Parts: sequence; structure tokens; C-alpha cells
Amino acid sequence: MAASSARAALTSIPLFHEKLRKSNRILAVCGAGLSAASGLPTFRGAGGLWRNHNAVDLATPEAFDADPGLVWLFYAYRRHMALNVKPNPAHYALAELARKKPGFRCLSQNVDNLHVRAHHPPSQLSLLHGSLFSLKCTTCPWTDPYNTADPLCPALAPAAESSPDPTKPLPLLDPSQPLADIKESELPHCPDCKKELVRPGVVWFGEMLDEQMLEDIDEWIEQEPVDMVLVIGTSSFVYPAAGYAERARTEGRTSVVTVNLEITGKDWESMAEGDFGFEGDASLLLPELLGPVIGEVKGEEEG
Ligand code: BJW
Repeated sequence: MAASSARAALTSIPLFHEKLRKSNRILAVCGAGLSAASGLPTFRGAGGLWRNHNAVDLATPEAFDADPGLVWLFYAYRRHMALNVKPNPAHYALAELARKKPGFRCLSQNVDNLHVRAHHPPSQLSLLHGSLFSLKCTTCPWTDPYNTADPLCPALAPAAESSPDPTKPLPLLDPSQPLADIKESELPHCPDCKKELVRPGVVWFGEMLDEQMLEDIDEWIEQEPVDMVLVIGTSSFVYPAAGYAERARTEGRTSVVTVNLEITGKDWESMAEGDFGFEGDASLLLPELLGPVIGEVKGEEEG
């Protein structure tokens, strides 16, 4: 196939629709770009800085050990942001795909709870990196699976403020403004062991993902060939998430479909025959791409 007709096949919406209609076993691997249109920043590239800190540098057990107050402010702010935005049409489109195709399974790296708020059927959703709204003890087995208190405690109140002047950044986000030094005694402590700090129930670098969840995903992938993998709004940089598309591929059968604001030349080159790439905002692309199966997206959060 000439290069231009190969690229045309990769981006053909009618060919994608034909494949989607015939696909039963579908996997999605989602990342921060899925929630970008809701107003939440991604990790890498523009928006990935928080007060001059790289967001990924704060997402580590080492950062928490070194400065739990700073890391808690970062997470308290992200909890506040996530509570104040809404799922976008891409979250609703995936939730509807799950209802229309029982063989669809969504693996999301996002911790913002927006899939859940878009009513994605829980049995078809794996939250790989946990949730901003679950809490756990740093040491003992205590967990609180769902806590939306905002602020979580008085010391974290600066993260739950709205800007007094909308034209100016929040003092919390302005690196030239000093942060109050939060003492460990002011941060949430485990109500069970009563000794240790509580931390966000998310998965940081170097930490294991939930083993039962990983086993279930492996079992699902190995059960039968997968027809399609949708790789949506992720830089595919972080493992194990980044490995699932190729793990689920059966040559000649599986279409790997990249939906991303930016698809690099290298990404295009690595696509196989039958793969697809759609460049743009996932919140606009997914309703159109999934339309023939899900119909029109009607996003309504229930109370
Ligand atoms: C849009 C858009 C729009 C923008 N529309 N698109 C194998 C090889 C090498 C290393 C490892 C390996 N296996 C494991 C590791 C170690 C490590 C790892 O992957 N390291 C890499 C740096 C290589 N993995 C781990 O440590 C994991 N644990 C583990 O595997 O345990 C066992 C083990 C440990 C150690 C060694 C070996 C085995 C745990 C990973 C936990 C990741 N945690 C974080 C933080 C979660 C909590 C929080 O949210 O704060 O997860 S880091 C951060 O990155 C977060 C994200 O979920 C994750 C992925 O980021 P994502 O979602 O892809 O976001 P971005 O910003 O990178 O990309 C956004 C994309 O959207 C871009 O492409 C944009 O273009 C696009 N976009 N707007 C569509 N509108």
C-alpha cells in the first residue's frame, strides 16, 4: 500500500465504524487527556507543573515521606478541582459503549472519579491508579473507599479556596507566594491505628497496583482474542498501562485505535495494518467514533 493510502486507511472513520460494529471484545486504556476537556490538567507537557513542581515528581512515596504537607496540598487541590468539574462527552460515550457492548472493558489511569460520575458500569471499569477520593493509612490496613470532604481538614483549606479575583491565579498555585508550613500533626491521621498519617488512595511510582485487579485484567485478555483496543488520551509512558495495547493484540485480528490530541510521526509509523489513529480532542472524537453503536451521547449526572 502506498504511504498516502495507508495513512488514509488509518484515519478513515467509515472503516473504523465497520470494524467497531463487528467488534465484541473491546478494551480501552485511558489517560489524563480524557479528562482534559472537563478542565483537569494532564501530567506531562503543558499543565503538568504545580507550583514549579513536576506533577509526576509529587506522585511518589519519596515525595510524601519528604514533605507530606506539600504532597497533601497537591492532592487536596486535585480533589477540589475534580469535585468542581463534570464528566465530558467522552466519559459518557465510554459508559454507553459499556452498556451496548457487554464485552467492553475500560482500564483507566485516571483518579478523578469522572468515569464513575458518568455511570460507567462498575463491572466494566478498572481504576488502575486508584482514586483521589479514597484514603488509606500509610501503614495499617485501614481504608476509606469514598470520602469527598473538601477541605479534608483545616490545614488543607487553602486547596479548597476559589480565587477571590478570577483574573489572578490562586495564591496556592502561585509559586512566588509562600505556602504555609503544614505540620504533620495538622494532617489527617489514621482513625484505626491512631498513629500514622492518612494518604490518598492512589498508586504512586514504584508501588504495586491492586493485585486482584491485575489478575482479572490478565484473565480477561487471555480468555479470547480482543477485537479492538482504544488507547485514549494517554502518553503511554507509564507501565503496566502502557503495555496493555500490545499485550491484547492478536495479529490480523486486533485493531489498536489511538485517540489523542497529538499523534507523533513515530506513533503513525508504529501502527499496523488495521490500526487507526484519530488526532484531536477525545471529548469531540469519541461521541463521533462510537456513534453508530451508542447513538447520541446524553450526559446527565444523577444526584
Ligand atoms: C489529549 C487531550 C484531549 C491531552 N484529548 N488527548 C516497565 C518498564 C519500565 C518501567 C516500569 C515497567 N513496569 C513498571 C515500571 C515502573 C513504573 C513506570 O511505568 N515507570 C515509567 C516512568 C517507565 N511503573 C510503576 O511504578 C507502577 N507500578 C508498578 O508497575 O509496580 C510494579 C513495579 C514497580 C517498579 C518496577 C517494576 C515493577 C505504578 C505507576 C503509577 C503511576 N502513578 C501516576 C500517579 C497516580 C496518582 C495521581 O494521579 O496523582 O499515574 S503517575 C501519572 O502518570 C498518573 C497517570 O495515571 C500516569 C499516566 O499519565 P497519562 O494519563 O498518560 O497522562 P500524560 O499527561 O502523560 O498524557 C496525557 C496525554 O493526553 C498526552 O498524550 C496528550 O497528548 C493527550 N491529551 N489533551 C485527547 N483533549
